[in-house]
Amino acid sequence: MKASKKLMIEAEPYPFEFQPASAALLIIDMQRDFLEPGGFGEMLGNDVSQLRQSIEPNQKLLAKWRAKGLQVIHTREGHRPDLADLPETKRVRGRGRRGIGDAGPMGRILVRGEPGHDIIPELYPRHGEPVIDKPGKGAFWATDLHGILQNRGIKQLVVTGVTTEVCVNTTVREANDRGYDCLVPADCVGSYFPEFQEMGLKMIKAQGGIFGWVSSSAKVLAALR
Ligand code: C5J
Repeated sequence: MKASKKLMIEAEPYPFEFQPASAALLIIDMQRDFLEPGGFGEMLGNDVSQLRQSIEPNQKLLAKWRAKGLQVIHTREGHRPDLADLPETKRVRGRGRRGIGDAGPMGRILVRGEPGHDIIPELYPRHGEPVIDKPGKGAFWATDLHGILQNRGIKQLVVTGVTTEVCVNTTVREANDRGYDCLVPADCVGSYFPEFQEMGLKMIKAQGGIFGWVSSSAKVLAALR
């Protein structure tokens, strides 16, 4: 793909001027504990099928993105095994019987290196694709993501992953404040709560695209064809 090539992606609130050579696919937190039956998300009473709908569209987009030789970055939410990076406020929030760092169905909950913290096999990172380990909801806070994007000349982000209203929205807002244009394919993001899925996407594209653009994987794929 030519470095200078500009493509239009049909999107809301208006078409997105896509520059593949300076764009990265940023896949947020597609981790076993959030998406797999028997994981932490399900243990909390969530319906993981709501998130799993996003796996296949992500696989198709990722396959095309890789085939075109474009840049891919993955994130994982989690903490150091000694929990030194876990704020007390986050540890106690929710008042659940089991929380971050405790033994969960897939190892210690949201701890780096544990099976549940890893990315689902369907979207497993390839050698050379950076994986950002983030202790917070946003992918920029307390990580080297901004530096990596700057070093690689990235100006646009196609943001996918889970969950729409939490880590996806927080990351899009952080990216927007740092000068990146973000496009979110609606079928590639997921929420345990259908109403938050809808509102999380509306918030991004409201007011003339206050945080970015919303489109679909089919429309991104059409532009890449
Ligand atoms: C993410 C969460 N990844 N919902 N985390 O959205 O706690």
